[in-house]
Amino acid sequence: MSSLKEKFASSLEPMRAKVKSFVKEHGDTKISEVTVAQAYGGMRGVKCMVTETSALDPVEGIRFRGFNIPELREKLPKAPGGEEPLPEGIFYLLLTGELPSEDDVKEVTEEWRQRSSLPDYLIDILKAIPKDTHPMTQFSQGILALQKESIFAKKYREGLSKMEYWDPMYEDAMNILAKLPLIASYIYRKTYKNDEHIPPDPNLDWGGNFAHMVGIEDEIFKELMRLYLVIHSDHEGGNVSAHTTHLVGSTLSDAYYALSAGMNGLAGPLHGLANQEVLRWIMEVKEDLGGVPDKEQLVKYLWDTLKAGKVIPGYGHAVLRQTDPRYMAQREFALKHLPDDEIFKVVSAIYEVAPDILREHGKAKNPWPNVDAHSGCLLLHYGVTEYDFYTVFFGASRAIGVLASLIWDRALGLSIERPKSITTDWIEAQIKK
Ligand code: HAX
Repeated sequence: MSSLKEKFASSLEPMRAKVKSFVKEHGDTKISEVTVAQAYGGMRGVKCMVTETSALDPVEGIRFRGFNIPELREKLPKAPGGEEPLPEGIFYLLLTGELPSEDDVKEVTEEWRQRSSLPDYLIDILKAIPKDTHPMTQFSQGILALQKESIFAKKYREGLSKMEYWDPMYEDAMNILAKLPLIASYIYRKTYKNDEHIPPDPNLDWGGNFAHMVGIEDEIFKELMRLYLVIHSDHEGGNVSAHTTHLVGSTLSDAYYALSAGMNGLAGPLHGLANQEVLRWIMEVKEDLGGVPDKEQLVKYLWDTLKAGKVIPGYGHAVLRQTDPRYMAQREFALKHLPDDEIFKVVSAIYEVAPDILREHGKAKNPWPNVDAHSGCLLLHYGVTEYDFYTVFFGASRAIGVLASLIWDRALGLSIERPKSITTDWIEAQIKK
């Protein structure tokens, strides 16, 4: 057994015992109430699900197992000579709750390398998908096509104790994570680079290798990839990609079904697809205004966008009420590595005016930028010019968090999800009462 799996196995029992006793002794304690507005309004703020891996504070932003992003950038192991944290480390942390050592991370890198090869039938399936199919559709299909490999589904069919569910789920999650950079870069090179593929480099880490297989060898881009794959990995349990993965998994669907479903949710423009929408919109801003706009031009442009009934992409958030720390981490990266980039200048100029405009507009509860307002500008700088691909990077990263959670879901024996829906007539009757 690998040390990661062993460590996870050893942390199981105390957690199981704690949850069991909470439910037994405090099962009737109220942790939330639901209003009519919340029932119609996407259940904002209703506390009704448990996710161990991360927690989101509206003002401070995300904490991964208690660590904020600056702390992660400092404490997680790095690639040799690198400054940014390795995604393998965030997986270890999310799964076990403990910071990994350099050796722990090396072991995960090696294990993912060993599990990474893609079966021929998957390549045939990916080849058969038309090139003009959105990369997120291809990504989701690629993950789903591998479902026949599921160890969880096989073991379940053979008969498995509920206490053991986590073990094949762990195996599925590790196999999927190992393969995601290969699936994603295969889709990228097939769709945009004449089907010319780049074999993996066995000496590289997960994120560095992803950059290499996409075809960008700049060492700073590899660092960007590592940072990007860490900061997008998890955002507590209620966001659509995490919740969908958890929900589908709650039926004891395996990790392939659950993750593919989660990726379909990430592909919506109000969620992960916002990153491609931001870049497309910024390019329109630049083109319409003839270059990096001045403040006056930008103010008018943003108002025109809002008056046309459109959202300002990359701004607002369902939970956050401050600038997203994931935005700030990317801004710091840009200030260090590409301060003179034209698109970065536009992103910065928008940051200066958009919050005031959104406040004055008076609709968005959060006028500040989210993670997607910044990522495209960095990817573009290093040569990823195909905006439609941006959400696939996000998806590979998000898989880290949602699969770590899925292993915990099965380890804790969480139930099939089945909240109670009501009708408008029922609400009306309640109000009359
Ligand atoms: N521009 C214009 N209007 C906005 C807005 C924005 N950026 N953000 C919110 N609003 C509007 C909403 O459309 C809503 O209008 P209606 O009352 O007419 O429906 C109103 O303000 C209240 O919305 P809210 O409560 O502040 O926001 P929600 O929790 O409903 O939605 C969203 C959160 C992120 C979906 C929203 O802010 C949005 O559409 N932003 C732009 C798209 C975007 O950046 N998405 C990425 C979010 C981060 C993420 O999940 N990444 O994966």
